[in-house]
Amino acid sequence: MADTLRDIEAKVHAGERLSFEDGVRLFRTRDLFAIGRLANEVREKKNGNRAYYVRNMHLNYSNVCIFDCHFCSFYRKEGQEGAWEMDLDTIFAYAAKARFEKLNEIHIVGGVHPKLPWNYYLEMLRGLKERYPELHLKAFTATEIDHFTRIARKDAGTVLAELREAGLDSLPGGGAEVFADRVWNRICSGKARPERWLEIHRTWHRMGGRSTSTMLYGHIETDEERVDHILRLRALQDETGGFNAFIPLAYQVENNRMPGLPRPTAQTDIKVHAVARLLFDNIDHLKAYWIMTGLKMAQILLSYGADDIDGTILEERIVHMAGAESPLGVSEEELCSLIREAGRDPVRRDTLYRPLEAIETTRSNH
Ligand code: V47
Repeated sequence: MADTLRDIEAKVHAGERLSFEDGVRLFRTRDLFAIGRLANEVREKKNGNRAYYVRNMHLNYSNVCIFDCHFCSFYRKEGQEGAWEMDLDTIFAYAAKARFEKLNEIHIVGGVHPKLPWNYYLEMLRGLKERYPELHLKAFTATEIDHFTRIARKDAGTVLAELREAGLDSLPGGGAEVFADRVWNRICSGKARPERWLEIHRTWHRMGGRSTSTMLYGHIETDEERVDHILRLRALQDETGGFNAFIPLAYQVENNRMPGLPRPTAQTDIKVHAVARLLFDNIDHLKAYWIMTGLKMAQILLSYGADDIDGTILEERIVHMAGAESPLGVSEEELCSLIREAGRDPVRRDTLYRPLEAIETTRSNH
C-alpha cells in the first residue's frame, strides 16, 4: 500500500465513509493493486463469494430521438436512413424469444421519439405483461420518463404510477451520463438535466420502486467530475435506498459526434469500478457491464470490486452501433465458467438480486 493511501485504507477497514477528496486521491493513484485490494475487500464484505448474473434481453423499440447527444451512435432523426420504430405487435412477437429462452428480465429503452403517443408506452407494457407475466419489465430511462410527462401532460409521479399500473417493474439507470454541468453542457445539453434525472428516480423510489444507476466514463470527464457524480448518487441513496446497483458504462468511441477520443484504457476501467466500489458504501451491487468493457475485462473486474456481470443479453444494439467489440450475446455456460475461473460462485439472480438456480457448467477452467 502506497504510504499516501494509508489513511484511506484505515477508513475502509473501520467502515468509515470516504470523502470527495479521498475519491479524487484514489483516482489519482497509479497503485492499482492497492485500490483493487481494498475494493475487493469491500465487495467480499457485501457479497461474499457470489457473482451475479441474469438471463435477460434488450428491446430497443425505436432509435428515433429528438435530442443530439454527442456520444450517442444509436439515434437517428425521423425519416433518416436507419431509423426504426417497432409497432406493438412486432414488440410482442420479439419478446416471445424471452419466454423461449427462459429469460427473467427484458430491458426496454429507446430514443426520445417526437411522435409516439403516451398510449403506445402504456399499451406496450400492458401487452407484454399480459402475454409474459413471468418477465420483469425494466423499462424507460429517466430521460424517457421526463418526455412522457410532457406528452401525457402529467407530473412524474402520475406518469410513473400509470406505467406501474400497466406493468412497469423497475427503472434502468441510463441517461445519467456525467452530472457535472461542464460535461453535460458539452455532451448532451438538450435532454432532461441531472436534477431531473435524480428527481425522477427519487419519485420512483418514494413510491417503493427500485432502479439502477449509471455513469458514462472515459470521455471528457475529470476525476473530480466522476467523484461528484458518484457522491450525488450516494446522497440520493442515503435518502431513498432505492438503487439496486451502480453500473459504470465504458464510453464507446465510434459513429458519434465526438471523434478522435481514445477508447477507455484498462487502467481507467479498473479504477472507475474499484473507486466506485469504495465510495458507494450504501449501494450493494456493482455491475461490470461486459457489453461495454468486453468479457475479458469484465472477468478481471470481478477482482476489483464488481460482484455482478449483467447477463446473457440477447440482442443489444445501442452499444454495438457505437463500435463495441464484445459479442452480441453470451451463453449462460460461458458466463458461469468465466465467473468460476475468477474464483467466484455464479449466482443467477432476478432483477432485484433474489437468487435463482445457476446452471452447472460442464467446462471447468480451474
Ligand atoms: O444512457 C450511449 C450509454 C446508456 C454510448 O440499468 C453509451 O442495468 C457508451 O443505461 N458509449 C444506455 N455508452 C445503457 C444503460 C444500461 C446498460 C446496461 C444496464 C443498465 C441498467 C443500463 O448507454 C445511455 C448512455 O449513457 N451510451 N452511447 C457510447 N457511445
